[in-house]
Amino acid sequence: MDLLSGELEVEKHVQYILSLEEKKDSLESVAMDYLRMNGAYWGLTTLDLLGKLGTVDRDEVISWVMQCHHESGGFAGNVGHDPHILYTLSAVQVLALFDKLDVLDIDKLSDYISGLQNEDGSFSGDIWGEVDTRFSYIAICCLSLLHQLDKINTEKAVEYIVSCQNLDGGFGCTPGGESHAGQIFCCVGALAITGCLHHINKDLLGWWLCERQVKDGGLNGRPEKLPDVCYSWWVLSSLIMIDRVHWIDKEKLAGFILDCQDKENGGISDRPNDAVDVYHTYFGVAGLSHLEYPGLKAIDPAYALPVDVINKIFFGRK
Ligand code: GRG
Ligand code: ZN
Repeated sequence: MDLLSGELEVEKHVQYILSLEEKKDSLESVAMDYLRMNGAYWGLTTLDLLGKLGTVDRDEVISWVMQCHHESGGFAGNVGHDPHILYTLSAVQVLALFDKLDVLDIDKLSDYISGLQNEDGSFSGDIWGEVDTRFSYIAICCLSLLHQLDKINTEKAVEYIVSCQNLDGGFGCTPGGESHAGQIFCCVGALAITGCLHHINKDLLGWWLCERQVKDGGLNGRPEKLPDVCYSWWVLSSLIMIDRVHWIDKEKLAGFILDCQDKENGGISDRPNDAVDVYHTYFGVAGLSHLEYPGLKAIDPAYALPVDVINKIFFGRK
């Protein structure tokens, strides 16, 4: 590891995440109110990777998650809001972290998700119909965690994802959409979960992905853009899934992430000296976990949950 960048400030980051809950009536939190479920997933998964999930009140979180449940079977971003597939995955992931998937009405939830699949195999995010490969990933990830993949037409879902593949080896949000590391993560993740990675030209995509590393060690999301800590997750996870992670300089990337820490008040930002947020704190810590930074739990690159949580779900053991 790059010693010049210092160490991961574990305690400071734990305090930063816990303090977000106390600040929930602040202006910035109110602005984020509608996507609180995503924030809960980012914060709680980070705490788990740091080995500190025990610091939160499990029953209180589970009860709040269930208050966000909607009669349609999906989950909202907060109590009283509309359901969306984005928040539904976060809710399932939070329950998985606490080994509490048994509180779910699995049939209702899988009917909600399968009801969002379109004729061409794509998925809409909610009843309003926006289509995006993000939603294909979410549907597949969510149903797989619940052992319900047979509720959708996976063949057509895969066919749609493959139709979003570009000549540069990457993927976009719809057919013909520009390759972007975030969408690539979603498409590679969905293909990994469904056992369909053979549709990918791994050398071509691996080349595009490793070219995302810039001089200071950070990764960007597409050519000519600035590096950003969140791509340590989107790009690195994709490289791991296609077995090409050795094509980037891991030490330099770890140094970049560590340089984005607020060493005084905790939290990680998108790039050095910017303001921290829970999203980049998650992606920084998850990225360091992929880089095998000492003391962090391993995270699954496709399901975006700690490996011990995934082992429990699929093999019944921790
Ligand atoms: C469970 C980890 C997990 C994810 C759920 C929501 C989702 C599935 C995936 C989102 C994938 C995605 C599209 C990520 C990219 C987000 C991002 C940083 C977008 C910024 O794009 P631009 O164009 O920024 O604003 P650049 O970096 O290109 O300048
Ligand atoms: Zn970012």
